[in-house]
Amino acid sequence: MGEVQGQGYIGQALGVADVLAVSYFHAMTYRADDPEWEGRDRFYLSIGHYAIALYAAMIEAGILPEDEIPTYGMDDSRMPMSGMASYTPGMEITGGSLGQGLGIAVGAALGLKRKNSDRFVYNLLSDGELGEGSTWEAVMSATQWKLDNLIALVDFNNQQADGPSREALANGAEAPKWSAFGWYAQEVDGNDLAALVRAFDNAKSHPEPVPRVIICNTKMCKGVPFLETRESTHFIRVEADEWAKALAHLDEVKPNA
Ligand SMILES: Cc1ncc(C[n+]2csc(CCOP(=O)(O)OP(=O)(O)O)c2C)c(N)n1
Ligand SMILES: [Mg+2]
Repeated sequence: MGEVQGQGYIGQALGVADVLAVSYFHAMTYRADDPEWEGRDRFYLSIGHYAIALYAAMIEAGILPEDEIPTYGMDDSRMPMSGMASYTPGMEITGGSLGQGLGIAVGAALGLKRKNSDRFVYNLLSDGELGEGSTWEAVMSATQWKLDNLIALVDFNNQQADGPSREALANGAEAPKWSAFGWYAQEVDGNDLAALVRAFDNAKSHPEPVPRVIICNTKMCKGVPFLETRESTHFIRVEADEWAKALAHLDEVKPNA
């Protein structure tokens, strides 16, 4: 997909791929042929710029058709570069204005509770969004409403548009911060599939009536060594020959290839 445009939020997509894999292929309940099925778990992508990553997961899941990949990012495509609910089946919210997703997820989780639904609402947010006051308002209200059906997934890639998140966000210590607000908080290596599976299972089965968060420490550009070492990875250009090199490397290291 990224190759269609030659550039984009490729580093985020590679970094968060494991979190999405566990979300869509281990944790969540949904019907690929009916993305609006009332009995589904909701997945809210705050970070519209991560859309390419979610499209890839939804294509794997059969929610989106693979043959639309060549339209990625083009006018009239159902897969625009930033995630938009009105364009794309399975894209539950329009993200991009950072700091809004968790608040929307709080409202949806509350609504599902009032309908006596036992479904979960997931919100994938970024470490950049932890610098938004609106995120922490949502954190507090989720505790107030005892939203044990809300699971926040923080992609902590230690990167924002113009530098490392840990330099902007009072020295990390993310899980204790969320715990202090009353959440059940776990912090894991977000590129370790087994650790993620355990964390999702714990989040779903935790017995207390509190919201849940998994801080996923991920690596930008994970899996493609010559991209991992780039200095600035928020929005990257990848040259034609580099796509081929990257794909060949990923194929080579793929488990059970
Ligand atoms: C409210 C708001 N402020 C600023 C932006 C511009 N912006 C787009 S992406 C981004 C970086 C935010 O950090 P993060 O999502 O952690 O970046 P990444 O890890 O993808 O580099 C910013 C500031 C925005 N989209 N919305
Ligand atoms: Mg980030």
